[in-house]
Amino acid sequence: MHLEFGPKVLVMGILNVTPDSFSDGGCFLSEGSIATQIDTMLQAGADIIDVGGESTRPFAEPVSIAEELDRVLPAIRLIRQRSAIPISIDTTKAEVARKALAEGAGIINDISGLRFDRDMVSLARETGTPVIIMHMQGTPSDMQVDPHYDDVVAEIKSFFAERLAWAEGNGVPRKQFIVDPGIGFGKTVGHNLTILKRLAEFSELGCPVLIGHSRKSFIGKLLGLEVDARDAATAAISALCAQKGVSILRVHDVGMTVQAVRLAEAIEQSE
Ligand code: 7PJ
Repeated sequence: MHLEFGPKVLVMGILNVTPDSFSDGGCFLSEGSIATQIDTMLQAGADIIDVGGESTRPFAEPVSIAEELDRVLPAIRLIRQRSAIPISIDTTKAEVARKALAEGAGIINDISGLRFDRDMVSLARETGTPVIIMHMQGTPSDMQVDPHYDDVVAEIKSFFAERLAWAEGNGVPRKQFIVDPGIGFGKTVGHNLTILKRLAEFSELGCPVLIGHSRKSFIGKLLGLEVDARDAATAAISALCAQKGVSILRVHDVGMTVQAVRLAEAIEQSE
């Protein structure tokens, strides 16, 4: 899988095939409803579809490899029956990623930044697959207990610098990585806002930047909105991200973010 990062922001549509995800968990569990969601995202202009079978919401229950595979592989096959769109596999488990790649996924999205499963770095090396490494303070079970940073942006950047050097030492070059500051993963509302304000600083790492802000709770806390009413606010943040040089936006409502980023790009390219 080779991803082109040009002047256009890539929009990654979220396909959660979990019974307990915070916003759309349980909505897409029958084959028909998964297929409908895929078609909606394709028609709306998605560039990538991100398939995830393990909820990473705060305090979520862990899922076995077998259960996760039972969730994600049929979804990947349904995408492949319809389209050659790049597919990312949202997992921290190398075994799940390996089987997903065999079914046609072409990007690994590891919210642990290659920390939870030591086999992930070997898989990345053997396959040359692009890898999204996300920052998280703590683990999904404790990350929102009492997040603390002296300088949230500096600390996330030094986390990436360490991860990229470690990966290089394990035979995976920097150019294979996409970095993601991990909105909502061990962050307060204030931390999330600081990350979004100072997004341009992450580009200094020399890797494409991904942001996953869609429907997250900081939007709900700031605006007093329930999870199913956060798509307009999500699209507004998408436009800001596009202006600040983000390469990939991971969102639930693909259509609204496509509109937002195409406008941001048109403004940027005007005289
Ligand atoms: C993210 C993710 C994110 C990346 C989730 C949700 C929670 N992967 N997986 N970045 N969030 N790379 O769907 O909002 O922010 S799961």
